Amino acid sequence: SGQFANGQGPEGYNYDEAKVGIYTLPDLLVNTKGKAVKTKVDWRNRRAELLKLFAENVYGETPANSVKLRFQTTSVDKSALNGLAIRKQVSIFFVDYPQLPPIDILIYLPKASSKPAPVFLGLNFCGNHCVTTEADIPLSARWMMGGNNDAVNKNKATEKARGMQARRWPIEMIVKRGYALATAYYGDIEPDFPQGWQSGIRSVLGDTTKATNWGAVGAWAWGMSRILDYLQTDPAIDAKRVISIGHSRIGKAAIWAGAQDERFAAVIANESGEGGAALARRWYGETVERINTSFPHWFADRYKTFNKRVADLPVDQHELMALIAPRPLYVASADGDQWSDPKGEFLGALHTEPIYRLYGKTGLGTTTFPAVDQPIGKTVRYHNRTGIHDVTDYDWEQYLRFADELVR
Ligand code: GTR
Repeated sequence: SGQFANGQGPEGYNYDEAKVGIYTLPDLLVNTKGKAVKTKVDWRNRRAELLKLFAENVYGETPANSVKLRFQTTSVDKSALNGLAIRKQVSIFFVDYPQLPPIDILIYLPKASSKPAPVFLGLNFCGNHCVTTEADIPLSARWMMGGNNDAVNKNKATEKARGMQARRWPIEMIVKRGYALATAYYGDIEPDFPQGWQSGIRSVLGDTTKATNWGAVGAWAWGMSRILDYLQTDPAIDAKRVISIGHSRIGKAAIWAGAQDERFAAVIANESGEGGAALARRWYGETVERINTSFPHWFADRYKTFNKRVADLPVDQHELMALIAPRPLYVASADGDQWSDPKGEFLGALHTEPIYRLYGKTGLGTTTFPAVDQPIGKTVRYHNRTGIHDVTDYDWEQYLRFADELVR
């Protein structure tokens, strides 16, 4: 959501590689009792330990409560996108919490394919009406970010918001390649401001008195799993091939969702930055302190206790992405988005390698930071695109190739 025009972020932060300094990452292959991880069984135990550490120290604990859902299909258009797609809208209602708004899912299915379709599942920033120029999507009535402008007035979307981020969602390209797209507004799960939790799922689940209570990123990740619950019931969807995808703050949620919920077949993190793919210990671009200050509602309160002592965090972000292994993982950066720390995202992806190897796979398979626009890797892939903090056709072309080769 490019709030910094130059893509570099605010002043006073480090953008000088020479100043990053020396840091020591926690060892993925040594558990908290000091024992080495040698086998897949050792790793499954270490994995459970890491999940817990990320919950307790970074994202907060996702409530284990099973929540009763009701799925209601509100519209089906058999000839969407000029006949290329079947478009469905499905709402997820929370049976025991009628005060919560439903999650409204927008789905495009490739009309040409007779088999259940693999699907990209990603939350959107501005309501389903903003991912497509198709006019008959109801305008989301939920709280929207932004001051008063043409597209948002008093935190409500206006007609001008239609299609506003369609460029980031090349739906035709996706369905032509045989994939479905499922998306929902992230604010359906929790509106993105410090008090937003009061009208979202965190108002009924979790424990606000605990420093380990979940944050908004955790809630968005949870919401992605609930959408996956629906997708598993839809015969048009290949539920074994659901790819968790997200950009920026939603990219952080996409990784956390894929880490916790192994039903996701793969994860794609587009410029997820701090609290996403980028190593926390690297002093470059956004910092733990800054993110916890600008966005106090995103993470567990305990994460804030590491603001001035990042080296004491019991985990770092390579360990989060290792939780995706052996499933395919794509980490993408943009060269004009130094705030997200492209090199730190690359290194986060790189340091997952031992776990992919444990499964007989090659992760990134290289330790060399690539030139811009040079996608690299095997089961773990990476690119650093030319341009600003954004999602472009270039990014999607790589994601579709990745999905063709590794998820299909
Ligand atoms: C920035 C934030 C980043 C990233 C970004 C976005 O303000 O510092 O961590 O989440 O917003 O979501 O676009």
